[in-house]
Amino acid sequence: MSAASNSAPDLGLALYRQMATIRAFEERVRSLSAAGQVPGLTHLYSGQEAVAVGVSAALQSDDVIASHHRGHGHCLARGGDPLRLMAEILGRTSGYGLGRGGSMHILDPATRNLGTNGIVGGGVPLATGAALTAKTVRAAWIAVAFFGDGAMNQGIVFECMNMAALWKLPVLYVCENNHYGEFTRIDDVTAGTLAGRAAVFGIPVAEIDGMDVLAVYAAAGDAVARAREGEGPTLIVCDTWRFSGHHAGDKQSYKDDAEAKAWAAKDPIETLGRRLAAEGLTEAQALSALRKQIESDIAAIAEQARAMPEPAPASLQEHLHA
Ligand SMILES: Cc1ncc(C[n+]2csc(CCOP(=O)(O)OP(=O)(O)O)c2C)c(N)n1
Ligand SMILES: [Mg+2]
Repeated sequence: MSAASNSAPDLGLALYRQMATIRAFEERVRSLSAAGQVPGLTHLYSGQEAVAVGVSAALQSDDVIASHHRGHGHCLARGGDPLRLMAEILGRTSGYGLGRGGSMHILDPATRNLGTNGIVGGGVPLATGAALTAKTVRAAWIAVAFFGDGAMNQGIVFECMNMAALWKLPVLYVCENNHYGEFTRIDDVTAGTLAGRAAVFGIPVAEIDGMDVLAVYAAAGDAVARAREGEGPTLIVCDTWRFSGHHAGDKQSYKDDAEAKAWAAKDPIETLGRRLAAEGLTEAQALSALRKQIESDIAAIAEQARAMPEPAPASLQEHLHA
């Protein structure tokens, strides 16, 4: 029996809905970016939805997360407001950062999200610090750091893992191995293994199929239980793939077509949909109607965001720390 039918019967459908929402959101951002509507660079999460959604499903509402530069999916999976998120990406005053921060500076205290982050590995010390706070004040919540394979070669990540292991901090390190850092293959810049980086600190590692949301959910559940029981950090390495280039608009000429095709066949949303239908929990037709509905809702949200005002030029010097 799969986890979908093992757990609450609605779990599989809820996970499906969340992943489909993130995909629809990201594909809308892609088309807005292509139309020149998105200021600056934006990095899309399409393909990696199972990671944010599977981990988030294992969390409580007061748990804290820290995201990375490809972070819209984490914001939505934690219950962020798609309208405020879209407004921020489009630089509108109703956005999370009043339209001044954009895609890589989304901060949402209401969902305990320490933010998307333009510094590779930058969310790791934030989440580790939050876990130290939780331990110090004896709070029940735990912290999660999401980061890419590229971050696994950043010194700060090892410094954090070292202290988190020593102090048994309640933190999950979630590495989204999409096999590329910008335009460079992970193997070309990484000695040893990703798992080995945590193993040297005595941190247990789960290496899982990051395209399988139920596998992510199960691994995250185990790691969360360890953290809550005071047993310290876990590293989860999720094998995944970004369907987009590094940023929206990147043509990805550096990727092998056959490999990209093989990963496309592992689409996490399609995979879960087939499984739910096979288990009789829903029908393929119902899922395709649901996706159409979600896409139309997200399109309406994007139009609403586009109609919102941009910050007035005269407000340029407001909200500055000097
Ligand atoms: C400290 C730092 N170094 C370099 C960069 C430039 N940079 C932005 S994203 C990126 C690649 C990150 O790769 P990965 O962590 O695998 O995440 P992915 O983009 O694959 O999701 C790099 C090198 C940066 N933003 N911060
Ligand atoms: Mg990567």
